[in-house]
Amino acid sequence: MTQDYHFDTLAIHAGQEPDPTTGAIMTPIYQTSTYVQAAPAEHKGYEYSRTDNPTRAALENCVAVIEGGRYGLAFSSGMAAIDTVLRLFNPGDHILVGSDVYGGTYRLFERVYARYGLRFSWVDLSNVDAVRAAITPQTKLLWLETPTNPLMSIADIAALAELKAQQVLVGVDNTFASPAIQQPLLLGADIVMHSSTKYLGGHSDVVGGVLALNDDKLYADLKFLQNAVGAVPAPLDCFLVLRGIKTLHVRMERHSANALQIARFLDDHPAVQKVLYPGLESHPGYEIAKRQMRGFGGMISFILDSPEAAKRMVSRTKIFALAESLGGVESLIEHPYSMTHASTATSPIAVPPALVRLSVGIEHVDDLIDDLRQALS
Ligand code: P1T
Repeated sequence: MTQDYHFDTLAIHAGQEPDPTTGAIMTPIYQTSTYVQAAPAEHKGYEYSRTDNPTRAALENCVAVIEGGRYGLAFSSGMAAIDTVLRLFNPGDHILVGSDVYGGTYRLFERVYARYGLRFSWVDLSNVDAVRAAITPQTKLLWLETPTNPLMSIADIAALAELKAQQVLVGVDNTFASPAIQQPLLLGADIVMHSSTKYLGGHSDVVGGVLALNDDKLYADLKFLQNAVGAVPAPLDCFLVLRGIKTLHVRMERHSANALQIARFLDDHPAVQKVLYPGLESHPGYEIAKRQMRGFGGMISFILDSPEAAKRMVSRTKIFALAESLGGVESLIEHPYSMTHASTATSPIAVPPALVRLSVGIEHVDDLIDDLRQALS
């Protein structure tokens, strides 16, 4: 299916044809490890499921198209996808990273890859000149999230993508936005990554990761690493993500609409010191977000008066479940400092201890606001 169709049509059909054997409209779960060959090295495009699997191929093609790219690659988790990107580099290479990222990303970079000789600098992405100044001859990659997890900062993808002129690859973790509202490849990024555990899957029932990209050589290198390293997803997990993507655009509309109303409610609430949501005009990234996103997504963070107030609140909600992760149809609440970002607690990129993070689901917004009101009372 070509990119000429609208996103909503592509989300449902891209990469998927009726099953050639039966006509099944849903891509089958090809639960097989291997494929019978007519003669040695004479096969129908599939030889072993670490290398390729038809259910995974459908997901990979779908992800490529909905991100506006040419190639997709699927992995067994978001971290496995990021890990595979980092294996492109060699000891001594330097990587610039936005100074606000998922705690697991920080942990992978500083506690795993630093041991193998990669060097990381943490930069404030809102200052493009400062990012440019931080580039050295060894810098190979700029890695960023926008909106960031959990501080909801916005980076100007098109402005940062100009760093490609200095031979730096630009990789965007698009997990918080999803391609329904932001497509970094179309803004000039080289690699887009998702934890498909989140909005792509959309139902809190699968762990996965994906990459989307355009460049032939980069794809060949990453495809080699995907097979050589082997952190590939199971066929059932690919099926679940494919199914989730079919409703992504509809879900994101409701996530975004609910979140905007909730952000405004929190902004007016006397117990809330500060709301971090790019859809509020007071957010420093509002204008950039309006330009590069279609809607502002379902994630909100806010700061209460004290860490105790934050911990108390997250234990008092009734609809918002206290849990890590995000992007499912059900609303979640968490305390990043002690949960998702505990691995950054003593680092320079630690998050505020009085911060609360919401993953706003697609329940009725009045019920969600009532729940937050009673938890804050
Ligand atoms: O959990 P996994 O599928 O491996 O994805 C890791 C990951 C990568 N990037 C971002 C922006 C993420 O938010 C995550 C996972 N995040 C959580 C589990 C969380 O609650 O923030």
